[in-house]
Amino acid sequence: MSLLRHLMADMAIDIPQELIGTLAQARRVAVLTGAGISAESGIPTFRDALTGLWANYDPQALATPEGFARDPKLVWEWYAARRASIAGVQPNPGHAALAALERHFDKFTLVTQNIDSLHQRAGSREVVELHGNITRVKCSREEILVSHFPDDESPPRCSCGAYLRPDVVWFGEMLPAEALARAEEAAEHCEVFFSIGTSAQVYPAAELPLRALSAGATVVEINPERTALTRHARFALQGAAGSVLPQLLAKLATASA
Ligand code: BJW
Repeated sequence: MSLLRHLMADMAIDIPQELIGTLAQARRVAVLTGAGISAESGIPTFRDALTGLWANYDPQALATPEGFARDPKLVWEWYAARRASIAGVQPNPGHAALAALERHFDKFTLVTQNIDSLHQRAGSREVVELHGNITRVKCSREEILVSHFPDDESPPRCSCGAYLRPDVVWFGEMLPAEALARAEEAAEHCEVFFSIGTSAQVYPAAELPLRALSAGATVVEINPERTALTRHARFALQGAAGSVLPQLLAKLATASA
């Protein structure tokens, strides 16, 4: 985390009363999260200049089906190392605030691009995973999930003989159809849409806040940096999710009391 981010993490953010008023009236809320919400748990983002994964690793080699076909062992071991490091981290106050926020609304859909299960571990009840989950493993040929496999090879093989791979979505692959449909439905029918900790560069996830905007929702961004979405957002709360979300939750609780 940069020095600026450290300082921002503890800062009180000016959360507009107009936003709290809008939220207090809202019944349907959708949220899209990205790597930034897990940054304060110690999981690196992808595109942050010095600390992002893509600053140090080649996404074409590690996060595409072509990269896996070229060097399955490299890709399997990179994901195994990330899986092990994610298993050792904890949800942060941003995840916890989102889990608490869902109780304020009739319909609350939490859509994540993250593969780390931290929303579920923080207590969020329904999480729509757009890019899969690193804890699951599937057959690279049949696409079925596999929970038990011999681990004497790297990557291990499915009983059909094909390599196993992590159940995540790589560049050039389709997103899980049901998850994408639920996310689009939530974006198009919410009154308030939050985009939190995502650079809004990867499609089709990046399209969701724009769909919400076109359908008339109030779009709110929470991010310490400006993104491709910032100029479209009605409210851009410039700060760390682990600081802004608990403050927003506290203000909403006071307004609803
Ligand atoms: C904080 C913070 C704090 C820091 N608090 N914030 C249309 C136009 C152009 C291209 C395409 C298009 N449609 C499809 C494409 C191709 C491609 C794409 O979008 N490419 C772009 C890069 C240009 N998309 C795909 O291939 C997708 N498939 C698809 O569309 O299928 C149909 C199709 C295929 C081919 C052609 C056309 C159609 C699949 C995308 C899969 C993405 N997979 C990854 C890897 C997952 C597994 C793994 O973890 O290894 O998903 S890539 C990576 O990026 C990961 C993330 O989920 C995703 C998004 O990243 P995210 O979460 O936004 O992270 P960052 O690092 O970018 O941003 C972090 C943000 O947090 C920053 O803004 C910080 O400031 C902020 N932050 N600390 C709050 N404390």
